[in-house]
Amino acid sequence: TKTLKDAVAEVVPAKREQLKKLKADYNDANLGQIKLENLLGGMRGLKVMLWEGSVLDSERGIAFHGKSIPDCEKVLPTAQDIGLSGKEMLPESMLWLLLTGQVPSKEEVKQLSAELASKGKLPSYAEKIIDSFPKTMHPMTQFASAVASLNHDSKFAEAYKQGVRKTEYWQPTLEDSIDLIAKLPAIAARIYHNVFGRGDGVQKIDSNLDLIGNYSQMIGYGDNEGMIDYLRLYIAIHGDHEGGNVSAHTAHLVGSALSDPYLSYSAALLGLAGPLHGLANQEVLGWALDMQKKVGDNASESDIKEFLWTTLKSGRVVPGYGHAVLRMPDPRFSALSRFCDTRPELKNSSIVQLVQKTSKVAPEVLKEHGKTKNPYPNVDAASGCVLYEYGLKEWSYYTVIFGISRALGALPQLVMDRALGLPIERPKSLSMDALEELLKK
Ligand code: CMX
Repeated sequence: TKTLKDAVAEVVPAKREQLKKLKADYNDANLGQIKLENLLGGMRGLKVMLWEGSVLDSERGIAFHGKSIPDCEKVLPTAQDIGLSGKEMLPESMLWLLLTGQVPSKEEVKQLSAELASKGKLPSYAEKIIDSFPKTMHPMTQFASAVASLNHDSKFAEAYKQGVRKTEYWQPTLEDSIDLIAKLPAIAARIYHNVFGRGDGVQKIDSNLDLIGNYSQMIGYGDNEGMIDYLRLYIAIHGDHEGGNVSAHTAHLVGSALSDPYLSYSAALLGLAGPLHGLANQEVLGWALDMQKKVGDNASESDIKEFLWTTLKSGRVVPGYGHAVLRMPDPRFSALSRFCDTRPELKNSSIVQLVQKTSKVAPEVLKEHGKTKNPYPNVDAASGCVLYEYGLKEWSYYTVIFGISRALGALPQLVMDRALGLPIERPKSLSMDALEELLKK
């Protein structure tokens, strides 16, 4: 059976060739104009990054190497496929797809699962660092700090120091990336135990379990099949959302300075911790519970509408709605809704029902409100309430789970960045005075 490293090694020459040809054929081609509104508007719409794992289309949603979420659900190996129970695609399968562009076989996924389990234990210095954080420190701050600390053992940093050739950078980058993905569950579980007292605090790894089977065990959900499969789906579909979002872009930017994968991904996590990005799933739940308190269990559409208007009139955004790129309901939201419909324990949950009802009413209200360019739910509208229903009620922890996932997309791109020899990022900035001078000409 092919290892993931073998599979990446096979892809690298073709990718290098493709880039060479692109440069030779089109180096001077125009990819669009830059307007002042782009510069002032968070660089929206500017085609300025190379990102291999996925492309986001405003009308069709995300595609991972051309495969939509429903396509992935059909072809990517599940837990059942590697001899465990569970019907959802495995994050390991998504990682393989994102790194290589290929659908892995069941055997390849099983082998990757075993490799991750063998690398999942934390070094004792990292455990001590995590244990030294105050319980009151936000779990995301703890997560990012613990990830940064692992650069102590970075194979890339060591190889760089030893003067490894540029063409070989991708190899220790891949090794660090796999090591880090393997250790994220143990870091996240230790933080969960320290802050909230849940899980047994040991982070024991069973070599027969998949990455999320082990993570679930560590956070005290080892016997909850529904939750384990939900986490697999959640973590697989949150893995990548093309390159321009804050977390992915940050990993790429910091990595472009040849900071190793631990430093690059730590920085990405700090961006994920912002309320307009990853923290939104925490915000949605607080808001949905407030609504539930106000409108009760069998709320009518007009009660929900009234609550939405109260939120909007108080100058707040409706959390879980809108998107910087999408102009349709987020296919990740649809995938999580489909999961809820297949599980009896979720189908009858009052908070899940309220979230689903809201997703039918809110677009109309947001259209009438007339500000957001996308009145439809994004993935965060659903993700937190399912965790809540399964008993994981500590909202300030939700973004940590997102943080386990985003590594599946951000780290493979770092490997590709190094394989393609992409340069340090250095866009041009201008002051307002300099802009005025330029524009008056
Ligand atoms: N409720 C109310 N108003 C909203 C809104 C919402 N859900 N979404 C956008 N708007 C408002 C914006 O605040 C902006 O108002 P101003 O002109 O007064 O500043 C206006 O509509 C236009 O914004 P936009 O171009 O449609 O959206 P942006 O690209 O600027 O922002 C996002 C995108 C996601 C930050 C925004 O829709 C938002 O704040 N949503 C709520 C938070 C959320 O759910 N975030 C999760 C994002 C998912 C992810 O990270 O993957």
